[in-house]
Amino acid sequence: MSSVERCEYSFNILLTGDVCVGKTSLMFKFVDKPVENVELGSQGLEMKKIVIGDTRVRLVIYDTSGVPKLRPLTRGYYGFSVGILLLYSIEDRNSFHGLRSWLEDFGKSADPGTVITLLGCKCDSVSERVVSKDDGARLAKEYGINFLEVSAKTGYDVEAAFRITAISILARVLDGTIDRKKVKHSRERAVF
Ligand SMILES: Nc1nc2c(ncn2[C@@H]2O[C@H](COP(=O)(O)OP(=O)(O)O)[C@@H](O)[C@H]2O)c(=O)[nH]1
Ligand SMILES: [Mg+2]
Repeated sequence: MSSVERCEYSFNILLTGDVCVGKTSLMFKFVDKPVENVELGSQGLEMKKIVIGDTRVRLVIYDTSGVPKLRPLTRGYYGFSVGILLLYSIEDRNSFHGLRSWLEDFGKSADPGTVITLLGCKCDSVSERVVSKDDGARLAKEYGINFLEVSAKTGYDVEAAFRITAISILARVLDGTIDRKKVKHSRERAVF
């Protein structure tokens, strides 16, 4: 896609989950930045354009730290996000057990139309696995949300995680569940 081609939509996507589950690494991998030197506790923003069918979409990805003290601040981002990626590490049972509390937070503060995708991260770490894929899938089914296992290290399903979320968002925009005003691209031409 040429850098001046117009995007029809802009989707704000929030990365959430406990510290150290792999949020920044996932975002860096998706935008082709080196994942080796990610800073723990960092927050940041990246953008990437994707094409769904013949629809051009700009993804604006907000990375959060996951630090408990800063969680009230993260809640402020729920309202303007149309997609939330909720991450846990398959190596860290506590990060899995903490998911219900994140999901309850979304229930209270996010718009009901917001697309939520659950991601079991670090799935390359076969010998360190303590959370089964079935456990992740069961929780996602209970809440009616998307689910994938991903690896920022190998790149496994990183692209798919963002695409599936974006496809679900677009479907909700088209059927009116998500207000078009929330995803309208504000400029005539994208400049990045
Ligand atoms: N094996 C493996 N390690 C990962 C993966 N993603 C992140 N890590 C490591 O997990 C740690 C935390 O990653 P980071 O992206 O900073 O997590 P964040 O705090 O959630 O943003 C770092 O040491 C990363 O190198 C992955 O896919 N596989
Ligand atoms: Mg981080």
